[in-house]
Amino acid sequence: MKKLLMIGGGVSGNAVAELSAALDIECCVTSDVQAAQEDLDKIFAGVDLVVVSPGVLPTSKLYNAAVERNIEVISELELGVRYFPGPMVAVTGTNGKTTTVELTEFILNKLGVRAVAAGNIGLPLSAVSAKILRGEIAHAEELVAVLEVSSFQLKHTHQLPAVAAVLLNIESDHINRYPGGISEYQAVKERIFAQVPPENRFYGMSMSGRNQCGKFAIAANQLYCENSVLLDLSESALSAPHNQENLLAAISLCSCVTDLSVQKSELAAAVREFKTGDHRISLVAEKNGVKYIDDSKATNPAAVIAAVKSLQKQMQNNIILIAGGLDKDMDFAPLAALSKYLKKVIVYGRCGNRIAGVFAGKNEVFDAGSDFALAVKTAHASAESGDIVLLSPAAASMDMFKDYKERGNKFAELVSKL
Ligand code: UMA
Repeated sequence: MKKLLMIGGGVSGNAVAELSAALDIECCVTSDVQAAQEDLDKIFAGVDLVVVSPGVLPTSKLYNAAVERNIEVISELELGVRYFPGPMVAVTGTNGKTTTVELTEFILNKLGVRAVAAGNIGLPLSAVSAKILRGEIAHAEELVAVLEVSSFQLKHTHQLPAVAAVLLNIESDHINRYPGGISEYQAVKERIFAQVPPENRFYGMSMSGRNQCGKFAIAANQLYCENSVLLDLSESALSAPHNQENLLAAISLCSCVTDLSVQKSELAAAVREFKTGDHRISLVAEKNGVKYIDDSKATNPAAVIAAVKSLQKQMQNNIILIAGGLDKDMDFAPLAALSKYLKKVIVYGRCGNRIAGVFAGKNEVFDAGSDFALAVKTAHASAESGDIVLLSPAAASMDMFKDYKERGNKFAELVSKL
């Protein structure tokens, strides 16, 4: 390879520049905004590999110019994979990826197997590979990469020889990126298995119905090993059904790297100790008997359904739902199934009116427009002791916030001022 062109100057672009420097390869980082049409021949002169950031659209001028010129195009992830010497396990799916990746990394490290979480989680694998090339990671061939892989990354990934992989679930999300709809989205996700040995390809509980992996099984809120209870999951942060799915997935991946059954008490201790990340059904305050819960990570309808079901234990309609944000052409109709649990629905942001349409005639609905503070204030005014105010948006945040973290932090700040 002589010269590499990197499309996109975000987190992925910086990591590719870092890896190129470690490899001593010429790298030009640019974006569709920076590159003028008339400069294309100059930009592509001498380029023999193009790397795309996950967010690069199929309509991207630079991407299409690379295809026209017959230059090899790969993802940032694939570049990282090419220079990563250790074993890899990979996780994809619409929901639960980050928790599964964090849990897998946590369990492996607790069991004495060095592991690093990378990929869509925020640390590009190319940045890890760059560190290895610079000699900053000892015995890198023993380091396990636990990869969170998005559909955007998979689209341009042709080589991902992971030891094991899991596809957790497929729900309506990112449909604006796939002209072929959800079946095209699923086909892209299935690419994760292309180079994985068939016996190490796993589907999530909700897709496969399986609740067992080797000697381990999950049933009735208990984790079993060889038919004896290893852990009551209500003692852990993973008791909600969607988190049990994530736990079985993590156990499946870990089992392909190390023999968990010889360290089962250490496994139970790790699961008990594990904490899920912020903005995932996280209690931010309790005021006058009202619980305020931040689930800003819920960026599609399926995630909202999982949240409401995990909170709704007594079949009461005591949840005030705040939802809305940036649309990804998702199907919001499944949210209607939550109607009986909701006391009120407060919508805001660009797709607020589409979500409002699902609940119209079934629940009291208030549209706060683009005023997020008004949404929180209205929820507060409608709540009484015993109620739950739940921010679980069902949509992306970027119409009004930098990301889901900023949205969740803003919610917590507004709640603290109530
Ligand atoms: N750009 C173009 N042409 C385009 C689109 C973008 O040139 O058509 C350029 C922009 O001008 C900018 C750059 O691309 O310079 C931005 O690239 P990016 O959007 O891929 O962002 P990164 O900062 O590289 O972050 C990406 C992931 N972002 C997306 O997939 C949108 C991050 O996931 C990921 O953590 C990071 O790589 C490291 O792997 C974020 C995400 O929202 C968290 N992911 C989606 C999700 O989880 O639902 C898939």
